[in-house]
Amino acid sequence: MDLSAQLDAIETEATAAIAAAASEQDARALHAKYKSELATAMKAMGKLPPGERPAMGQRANKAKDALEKAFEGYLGGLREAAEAADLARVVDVTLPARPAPRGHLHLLTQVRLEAVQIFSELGFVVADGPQIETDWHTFEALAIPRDHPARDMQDTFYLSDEIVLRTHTSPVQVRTMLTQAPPIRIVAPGHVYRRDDDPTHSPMFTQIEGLAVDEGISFADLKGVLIHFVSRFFQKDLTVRLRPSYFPFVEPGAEVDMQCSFCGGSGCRLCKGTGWVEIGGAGVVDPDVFAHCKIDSEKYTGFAFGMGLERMAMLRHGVNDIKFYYEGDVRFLEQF
Ligand code: FA5
Repeated sequence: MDLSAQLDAIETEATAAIAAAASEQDARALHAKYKSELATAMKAMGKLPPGERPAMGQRANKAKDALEKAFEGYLGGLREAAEAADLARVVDVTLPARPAPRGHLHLLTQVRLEAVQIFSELGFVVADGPQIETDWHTFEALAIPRDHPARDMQDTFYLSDEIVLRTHTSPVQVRTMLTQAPPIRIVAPGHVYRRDDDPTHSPMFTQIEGLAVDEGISFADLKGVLIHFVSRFFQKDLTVRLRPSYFPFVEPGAEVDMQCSFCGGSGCRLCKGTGWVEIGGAGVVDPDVFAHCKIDSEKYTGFAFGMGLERMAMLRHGVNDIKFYYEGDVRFLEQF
């Protein structure tokens, strides 16, 4: 076959094959194949007599143009088909947008802020202290002797002989009294740590500490503050019972029980039929603690309390396992 017939054949075959290609990928493969066939055919041009070369060059360019046109035509067809499919799509512009889920404060944060608000209305200001605390601030200055059960390895996470994860917020009492002269009225909410683990006890939990030091402060002031707090927090007319108990840093000391918020005191499953639930400890500041903090116990008296915030939220919202607070399960969190 002479060169001209060969170019004719390539042109005819290439345009037909590309027009019939089943996919873009096939069309690209055919385009490459015929381009290379044309290139091979054109190499033979060098062997032609010089007089024939210009006409054959033109013929070759025509075949090349036809190949490119066929390929571009195929791609253009694909673009048009895609555009037509896009235009034919039915979009319902009236469909309401999916709402983006909105977060909110964790129940324990809400409860902490509410508790602080109630106490601040009574003149208490927020104080803070470290969660990694010295043994001295946590125990020694609070008159908790070396052999007290609270210092047991069972309860306390020791980081070293002298450094612990605080087991209660009471060391903030000490830190405050060491840096501020009376009158003092502080509340100290924060995380505390104990080796405890059951449905109502967690290794990390939150307490809120209260301390008032002034001339003439009495046990009656303590009771008044606690009753006010409980009835405000639960938004019910509930009272408080102070049950004699021992905490080395208060004398007299008491467990703080509140009237059961579920049954109002008549007895239910939550209060184990007693009508009362324990929410914390409290008492009148022991003169030993004042001595450690260089406060004159002849002139000043004070009261202190410490309550578990998880417990209070459990009572108010009927949460029956303390782990729910920390698991981060949205089905629980979004309820509050
Ligand atoms: C104390 O921690 C004392 N510091 C309270 C105090 C302060 C007494 C000032 C006197 C003066 P207690 O160990 O009882 O006391 O803890 C207080 C409250 O913390 C408990 O009533 C309970 O509500 C809560 N609590 C204790 N352990 C846990 C725990 N593992 N998980 C959740 N809450 C707890």
